[in-house]
Amino acid sequence: MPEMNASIKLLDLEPAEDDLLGDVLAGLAATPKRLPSKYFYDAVGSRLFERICEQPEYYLTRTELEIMRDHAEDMAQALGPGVRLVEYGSGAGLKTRQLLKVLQAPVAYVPVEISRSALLASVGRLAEEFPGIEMLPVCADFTQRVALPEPGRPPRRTVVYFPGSTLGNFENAVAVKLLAQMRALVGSGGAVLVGLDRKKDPAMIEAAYNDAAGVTAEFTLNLLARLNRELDADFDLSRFRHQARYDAVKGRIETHITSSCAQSVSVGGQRVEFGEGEAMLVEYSCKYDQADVERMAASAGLVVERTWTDPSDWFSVQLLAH
Ligand code: AVJ
Repeated sequence: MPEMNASIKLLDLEPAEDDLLGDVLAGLAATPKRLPSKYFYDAVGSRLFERICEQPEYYLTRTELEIMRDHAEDMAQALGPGVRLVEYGSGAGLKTRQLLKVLQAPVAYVPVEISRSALLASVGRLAEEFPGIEMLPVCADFTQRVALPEPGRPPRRTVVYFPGSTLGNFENAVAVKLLAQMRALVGSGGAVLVGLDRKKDPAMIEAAYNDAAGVTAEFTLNLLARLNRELDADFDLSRFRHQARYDAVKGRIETHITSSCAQSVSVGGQRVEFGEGEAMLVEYSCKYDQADVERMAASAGLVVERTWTDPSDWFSVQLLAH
């Protein structure tokens, strides 16, 4: 019903446009070379990520969903009534629905998303499904300062929902900084509900990022395809390979794109040289045992109030209170 969407007011904080060329040239000039993982998610990459979630080896999404199915009511109870639920990312997903279905008299749902089109599309769908919940979308970059819109009824508590182990894509110091920003945003009495992947058998983690069907490899290499499309680069995708390894000491998957031979590539009018076997870092996916979660929360001034996991403890959803 489009007339419903027309009534949704958008708070536009006018996030700075991505500087793809600048970020890519800076990353390629660094030693070792690196590219930001946020650039995986163009239209092609977003579709490939959805296919990753269907691969048998990629346990993360289905396990988190299972936790939400089994424990959303308990989470809603722990959060209490009158919550203003802020979600980082567009969140039209099943996990968000599980939560919105069971929250007790929520005051508002506030998705914070950098892409205006993704934000309006997802909040429009949710508005139809949850006509009783005030929808207050905010167009903003959640890594920068975010201001929250005031709902019609005063919230009893503000809670940031950050599912998907997306926090794990940030290095520890940056993840702590993000959590501290969330703490400031929710204020005293507020909380953060965050999905975090667990440390476990390295072989199982590595398999999740090296699926047999090769979808993750395609997802990773799509980053180079995107640079060819948008920056007029000339990466030959057959001369680069996806490489994802679990560093058990650091507790994280490190994904690289590795050059199979010595070669020279043109990117945005600049020549970039690659040695044979040279690796570019493109993503971290950090994994956490409970002590890691407690340490990270404490560094951000938060305390772990509740933890929900699946029966095998492969994934966790953590309630961190201010
Ligand atoms: C959705 C960002 C958490 O790190 O597991 C999946 C992204 N990268 N396979 C993750 C991803 C390769 C995913 N996150």
